[in-house]
Amino acid sequence: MQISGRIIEEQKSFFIVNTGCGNVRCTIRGALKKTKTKLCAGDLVDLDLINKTPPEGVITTLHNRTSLLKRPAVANLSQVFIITTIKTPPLDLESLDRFLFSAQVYNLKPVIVFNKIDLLKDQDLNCLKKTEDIYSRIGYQIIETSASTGLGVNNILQLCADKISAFAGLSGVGKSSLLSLLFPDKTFRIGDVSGTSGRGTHTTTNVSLFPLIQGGYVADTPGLSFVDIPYVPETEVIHYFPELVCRIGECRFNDCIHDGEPGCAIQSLLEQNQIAPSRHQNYLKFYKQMKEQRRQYR
Ligand SMILES: Nc1nc2c(ncn2[C@@H]2O[C@H](COP(=O)(O)OP(=O)(O)OP(=O)(O)O)[C@@H](O)[C@H]2O)c(=O)[nH]1
Ligand SMILES: [Mg+2]
Ligand SMILES: [Zn+2]
Repeated sequence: MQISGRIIEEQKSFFIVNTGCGNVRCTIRGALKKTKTKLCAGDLVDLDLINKTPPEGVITTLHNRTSLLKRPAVANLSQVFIITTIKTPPLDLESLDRFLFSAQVYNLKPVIVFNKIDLLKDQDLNCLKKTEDIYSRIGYQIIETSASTGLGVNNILQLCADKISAFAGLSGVGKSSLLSLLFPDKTFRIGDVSGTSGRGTHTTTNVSLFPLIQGGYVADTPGLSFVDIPYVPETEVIHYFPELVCRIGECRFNDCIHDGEPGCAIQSLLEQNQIAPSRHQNYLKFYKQMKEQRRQYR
């Protein structure tokens, strides 16, 4: 019997495929193996069901992918929740902008999540409001959550329906804590530093996808690291800063890089507080980083 399903896990020599008839342990048909395309979690496949109990099958066809993230390997991911905090750990706007940049380069829809709202008082709440203003004005979607009180968890669940989503964020922001609220019957290591640099630990582990009852999947990665922001030519960096890219063409010089040149439209918006200084600084930082990378390696 031919059925289709979603690869949710890669094991040593098998793939676990989530189908309308439950999870099926599959091998790959020889002809498909020869195509050199490595299957991974998130792939939509057709399979021949060769045994009912236990369910076993052979994957025959791979459907076209809408996206492919390589490290860790996940296909068809479309949304990433960027988990961040105002306190413990303290707000880190550069990291937030790095995550936003990476998500957009990979064509994933970013959702900014401010977690640990329960810890915030007076001044911190002002900081939260200011930060939310910066990012909501640009057009990013924002959710406030607390893994301690459950605030906002339903909002995350709603946004997850019928998509493959993943959580990203620095260590300690509460990714595992939030995942454990979405999937109460699974166990996650909480408060357990999964790698200080965010490197190394992620590269060897395979991603699993957890199916949601209302449809859709959430990828269990130890936190999409995005440690290195993906390379783009420096002139394209601005395309991933929506509030800056819409000003292209308004500067005096066509090749303005918006680093203090005379007649720079972005400079004047900065002076009128229309653009957040941190965003402009991070734009310049990424611009310079990409330029350096191009000179060194390309
Ligand atoms: N007060 C409060 N504490 C939280 C909240 N979310 C997580 N924590 C705590 O923050 C610490 C880190 O949480 P984790 O869920 O392990 O963080 P993580 O993002 O998975 O961290 P890594 O796995 O190292 O990347 C734990 O001690 C949690 O109990 C929250 O909303 N409020
Ligand atoms: Mg964790
Ligand atoms: Zn300019």
